[in-house]
Amino acid sequence: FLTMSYTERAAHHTNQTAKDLLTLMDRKKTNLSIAADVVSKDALLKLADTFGPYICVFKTHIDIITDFDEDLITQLKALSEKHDFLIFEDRKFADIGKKQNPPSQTSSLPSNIPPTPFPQTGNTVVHQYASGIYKIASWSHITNAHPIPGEGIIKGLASVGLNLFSPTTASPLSRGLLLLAEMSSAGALTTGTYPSQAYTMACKNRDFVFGFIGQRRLSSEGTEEGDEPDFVYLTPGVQMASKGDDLGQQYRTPEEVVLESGCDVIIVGRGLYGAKDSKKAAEEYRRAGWNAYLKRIGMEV
Ligand code: UP6
Repeated sequence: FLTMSYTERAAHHTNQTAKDLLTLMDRKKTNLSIAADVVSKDALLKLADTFGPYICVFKTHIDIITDFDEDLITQLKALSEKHDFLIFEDRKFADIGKKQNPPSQTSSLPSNIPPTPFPQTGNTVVHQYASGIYKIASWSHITNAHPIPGEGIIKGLASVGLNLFSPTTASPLSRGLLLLAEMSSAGALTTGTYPSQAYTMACKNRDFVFGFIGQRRLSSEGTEEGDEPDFVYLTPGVQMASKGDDLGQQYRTPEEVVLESGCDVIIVGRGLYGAKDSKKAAEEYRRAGWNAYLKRIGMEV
């Protein structure tokens, strides 16, 4: 898969969000994602409009917005359509998920906003994903989870994400999950067998899990070459001018991430929204990420 185009890889995924993302990247010629870590509605929408033409994924931390309202979501969805990017709420779910043999209550939901209340026990991430103020599942194409609680977290999130329907057309809404296999920060505990256990969990849940937040492409030990499933790797900790910050963030370049480590999407925060000239920075990062991908698949740059 390393040397295949994103579009060719789309055929190896059953998850619709994975297919949408992979084909979008080739169509728009970008593997750049912005980490939009700003704290006001206006600033967030401005980043989406300014960087929208250059990115494949707009990554949010919706809980840092001080003046969140439903109109923010309406406008963000409109910008995602206008500029052709997917929305990724970087929620990093990490709580308990679905119990064994849970009742199926979400399978015939007519609306894209699942009803509450869900069962009151053992379903914390279900509520966190579907309900509360943010109703993440109703607007975010992609979200992510730590594998630390075990496979139940995936089952719980999938019970929401795979059962959403458009209120207007009644067709299924595409949602996908990334597992955090490795973190970019110094001293992260995602070491040893942790990434490969995350990989095994992902392999068992490919209908919903289509990739990882990670620092390198993973593979399971003992799997025959040719039997490996494809996953999409989105990688934070990317900057060209700096090697890190004073709180443990560690940066690598787009070339190191895409060409050397085999990852697919570069996630850039301060390197983009902190730049003096936004459009120049966006084009530089887009080109660097894209050229690294072209080199990887053996195409002329
Ligand atoms: N992020 C990391 N490292 C991880 C996972 N996620 O930095 O392992 C997220 C942060 C932030 C962005 O939550 O939103 O990626 C990085 O921003 P930066 O480029 O400004 O450092």
